[in-house]
Amino acid sequence: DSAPKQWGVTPPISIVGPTDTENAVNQALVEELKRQNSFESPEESQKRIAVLNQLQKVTEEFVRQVCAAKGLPDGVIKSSGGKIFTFGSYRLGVYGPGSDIDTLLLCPSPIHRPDFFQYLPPILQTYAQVTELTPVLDAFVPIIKFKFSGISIDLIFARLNLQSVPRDLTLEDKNLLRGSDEVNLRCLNGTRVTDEILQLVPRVGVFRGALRGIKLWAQRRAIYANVVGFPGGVAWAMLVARICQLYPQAVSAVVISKFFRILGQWSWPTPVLLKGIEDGPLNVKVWNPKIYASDRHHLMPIITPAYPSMCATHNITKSTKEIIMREMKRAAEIMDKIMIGEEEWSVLFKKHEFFTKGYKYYLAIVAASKDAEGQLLWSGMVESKLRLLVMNLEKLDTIALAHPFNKGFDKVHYCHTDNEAEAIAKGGCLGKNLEGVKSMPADLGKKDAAGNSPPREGNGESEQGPMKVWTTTHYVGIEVHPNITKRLDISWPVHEFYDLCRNWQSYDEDMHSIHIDLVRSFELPDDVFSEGEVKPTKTLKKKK
Ligand code: 3AT
Ligand code: MN
Ligand code: MN
Repeated sequence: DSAPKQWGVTPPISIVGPTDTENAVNQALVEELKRQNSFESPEESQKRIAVLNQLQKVTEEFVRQVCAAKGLPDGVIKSSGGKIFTFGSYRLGVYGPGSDIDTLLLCPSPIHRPDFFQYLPPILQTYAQVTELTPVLDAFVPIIKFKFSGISIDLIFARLNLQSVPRDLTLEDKNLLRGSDEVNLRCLNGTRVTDEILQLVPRVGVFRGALRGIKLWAQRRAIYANVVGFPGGVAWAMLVARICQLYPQAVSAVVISKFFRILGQWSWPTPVLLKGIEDGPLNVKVWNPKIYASDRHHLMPIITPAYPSMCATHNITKSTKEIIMREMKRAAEIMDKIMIGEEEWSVLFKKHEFFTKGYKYYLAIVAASKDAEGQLLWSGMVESKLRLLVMNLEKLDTIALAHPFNKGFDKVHYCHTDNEAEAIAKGGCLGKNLEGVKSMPADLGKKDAAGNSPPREGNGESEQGPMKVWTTTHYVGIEVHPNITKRLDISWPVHEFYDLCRNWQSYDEDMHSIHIDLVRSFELPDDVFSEGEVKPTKTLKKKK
């Protein structure tokens, strides 16, 4: 019979095409995304393609060099190949002006990971276009970061058990994973997942438009950040993909409105799947709550389609789930109005009010160290533990919700004395009176969600004080239980968190410090507010 094609694990909800009104609302979405700087210019995109072509050449040169160094015969060297793949926002087609290109360098079996770190950087150095070359060997995903013609590249490595990697090879076949160790598997996973997502949506253009809208919304509402307990790029992409499957003929605007309706009422922890979970040839864990207790704890499971399937939202906690669901509810109500022309798209994309109208109490988590490189690692480690602090706060009967803000604030402070330095590390950067100390935003080499770096640290340190202290401050908004009678006592989760952080293998008490302050909204430092935002004041009357 002529049943419509089924995308995903259930039949579609509707196969009706867009109405004129829906088309108009969709056009308005595209206009708004343009206004919000979501798209890059065609010239810039051409530049990315040229850079990727260069990287393909670099890859082939690298493979040849390593094969030659290993004394392989000329014939083998000639046919070894090597290929680059992309993943992340570039591969999904939802990248913006500041986005990096996440790239996988795929090699045949003679080439191993140490070769990548030994031979590739010198080859890259021969290109004048390459700057800021930074190999990171001991990361969860070992990576070489650099810029090529000003475009940030995150380059990772994988090898296959094949004599040659031809240009037309794809990574679909899960048998290609045979013989992979854990790290290799992880490096292959990004490309395999993005490629599958794109194959599992009915219309890629519609998917991309809708995902751009959802990403912008999630970033503006500060609920985009895998590390601290919100969905990251891949999870948001899978959610949008699932809605596309359910409405195969819809335009992006309709997908977005259905997104909030359907996922706002989803019966979590029912998982969101893009296809049935596959078995495979490896002895590796595949997400399965029937077998694994840890998988049963996932509150909003969103499962990657490529074997071996994993949960992309492992980090979501009770509080972050609640915040995501509140945001979905707000968005669903606004979307209903947008769809009938009673509201503008810009209302959906309005900035969060975490600091201005969010909470009466905040935890300020200050990670400090005495040098910039050390601070990048230390604050990254502290950030990765934040969700455990949140989970312990959730256990207190006085706390209804612990809301982690999705990014930290980096600063550098110029101090004259040890006392000043210590005061800063103990939360003195929260606006307390430290007259001799000059403080400013710092760039630790991270980028914000929009891909922008804060201004680089100025020079002239001699006039500003001889000693530098770097701080990264994270904030957790605290919603106290409405019928609380007890005093708010957070000493247990705070001390657990200190212990956890100080257990870090590279922790050095002369270099690093961790400090948590409970601050009231009107005590928040000025730097968390952007222009036009009004800091809460103490004299606010009690609200009914
Ligand atoms: P941008 O447009 O680049 O801001 P994106 O979605 O491409 O958005 P990233 O470049 O940060 O975001 O990440 C791309 C992918 O790389 C997403 C994830 O599969 C992987 N990834 C990123 N950070 C990590 C990490 N710390 N550990 C493991 N995988 C990561
Ligand atoms: Mn990226
Ligand atoms: Mn990246």
